[in-house]
Amino acid sequence: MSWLNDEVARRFGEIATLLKLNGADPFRVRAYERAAGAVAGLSVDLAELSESETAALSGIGKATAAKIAEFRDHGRIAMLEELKADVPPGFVELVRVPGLGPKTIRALYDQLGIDSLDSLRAALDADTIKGVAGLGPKSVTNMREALERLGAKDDQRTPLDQALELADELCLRLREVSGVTRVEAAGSVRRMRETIGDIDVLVAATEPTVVMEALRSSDLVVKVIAAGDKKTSVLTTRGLQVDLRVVAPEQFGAALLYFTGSKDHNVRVRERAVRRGLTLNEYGLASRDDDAVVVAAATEEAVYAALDLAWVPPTLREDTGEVEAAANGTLPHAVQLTDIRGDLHGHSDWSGDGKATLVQMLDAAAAKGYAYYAVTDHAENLSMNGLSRERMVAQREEIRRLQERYPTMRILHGTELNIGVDGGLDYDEDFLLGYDFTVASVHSHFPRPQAEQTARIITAMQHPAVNVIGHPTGRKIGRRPGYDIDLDAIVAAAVETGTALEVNAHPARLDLSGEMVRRAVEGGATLAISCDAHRVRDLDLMRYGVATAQRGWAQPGDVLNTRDLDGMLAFVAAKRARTP
Ligand code: DGT
Ligand code: CA
Ligand code: CA
Ligand code: ZN
Repeated sequence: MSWLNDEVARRFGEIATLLKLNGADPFRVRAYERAAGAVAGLSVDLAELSESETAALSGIGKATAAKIAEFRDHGRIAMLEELKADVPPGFVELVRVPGLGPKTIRALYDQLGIDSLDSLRAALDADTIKGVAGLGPKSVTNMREALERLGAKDDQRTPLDQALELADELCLRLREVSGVTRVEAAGSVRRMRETIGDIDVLVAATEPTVVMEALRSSDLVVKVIAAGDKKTSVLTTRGLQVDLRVVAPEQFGAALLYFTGSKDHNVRVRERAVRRGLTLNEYGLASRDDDAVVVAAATEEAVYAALDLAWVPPTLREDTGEVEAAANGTLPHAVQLTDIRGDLHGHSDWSGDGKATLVQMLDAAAAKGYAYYAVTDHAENLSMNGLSRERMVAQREEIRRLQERYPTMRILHGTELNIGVDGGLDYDEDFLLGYDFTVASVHSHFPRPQAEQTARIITAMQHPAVNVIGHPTGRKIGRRPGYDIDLDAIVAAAVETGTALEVNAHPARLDLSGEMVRRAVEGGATLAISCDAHRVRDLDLMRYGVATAQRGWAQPGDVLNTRDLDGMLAFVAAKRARTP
């Protein structure tokens, strides 16, 4: 990222912070926070954009664009200087601590003279903070955690779903251009990595210039970064860079293989080519002595086949043994979206955080052709959003009534239980066994020693009514690390107790991650790929969960919700039969 972008993003963050400390209109605060985020996510140098181009970026408006111009031309933003003059200088960094609001900052300053991160750290070390401004031991622990996490800043990558939506839209439009025979997103988007650096689009066409021009003139594009005859790079309204490459149709396969990557996968495949006296590049697999003698280039399958390799699904192309497996015929038959028969974790507006009614959620699930769907609203111990026993009983009745509207889809009445600090659960034994299906998740006490965190989850797994451990690490990509668990111990307990481990499909979670899925599958655990939907459109997130499972080499047999209704219910029944 450019120097100017860095400086502007930081200053916008400071403005937001200081406005907050002054009790300014939240709307104004939010505008600067958004602008800071937008600038931080840019892959182009602000110095190269005009003021109107800047204002066209999403997340940036006229006022913020004017401040960017002011900073570029004068090296300062007058508004920021005025705001700063009113508070101790260290306040700005204090507001960056997650969970530390302006009110607490004021109190810490007034009562302990804390005016910077350093003095906050010192006070935490000396343990003088407890009791100030109503801060209990828990808040103090959280504050320590947050300070640790501040150390690890996220990089400038875009979440997969945002990048993929844009890539899909671009591909759709480019397919309409005359002379275009094929369009695919390549790079990390095709491999479905968790986060995306830039979008790579590959087009097969006879007239490259027409395709390049179509992209450059698109309303999704704010700036052309580079325009050559083979490659055009643009910046889109959403701040993401797109690299477009146009190739001849007969070379499309070799180019797709090359630009899909990963780089390490390519290196591994190329080694194999070289050992056979061949060269492999984006134009094709050819004889080393005479590159006019092309062995394969039109399709990926042909290139792999000419090297005696099975076609490798893009989600597996990370050089973690897939080339060897493709040579030995031991690649997994990766689970596909079409294998999914139901969704086992979803919310409704019965709990406060759900945004759609039961009927809306069920209609949408049924429209996907699902054979079953578990309604798993939050259980009573979750403050704010948990459902009391009475409400749960009422919901169960409602679901029994609704069942006849969905003749092909079995509705399971479930809940998302809260795993207590010692592994205890909500409600009581009998009530829990009244559910058709349950997910149990950690929603509190994130900072615990590994042994305790692991033990508490294993204790929950031992309960006969617990069928899935939801988002097993609790991580939020780029925002917070997962809690500290001994994954291999949890996998072993999952196998032993007949409990599934969730692959939460939400792009902010993808939890378990691909690497963890791989260890879970190797350990013999059963997975449940679930959307954890809180609104209707969340049901479309399944593709991200499936991709994550693929990245962990999961096959349909490893995934509970690829089973038919009876097979899935048998998993539930087996656990109940096993535990007394
Ligand atoms: P990203 O954009 O950081 O999320 O990750 P990628 O994998 O999309 O990386 P990118 O956009 O730099 O390049 C796209 C693909 O092009 C990459 O996965 C493999 C291929 N590629 C790029 N540069 C090289 C290279 O120097 N050598 C090889 N073998 N392949 C390359
Ligand atoms: Ca890329
Ligand atoms: Ca690229
Ligand atoms: Zn949930």
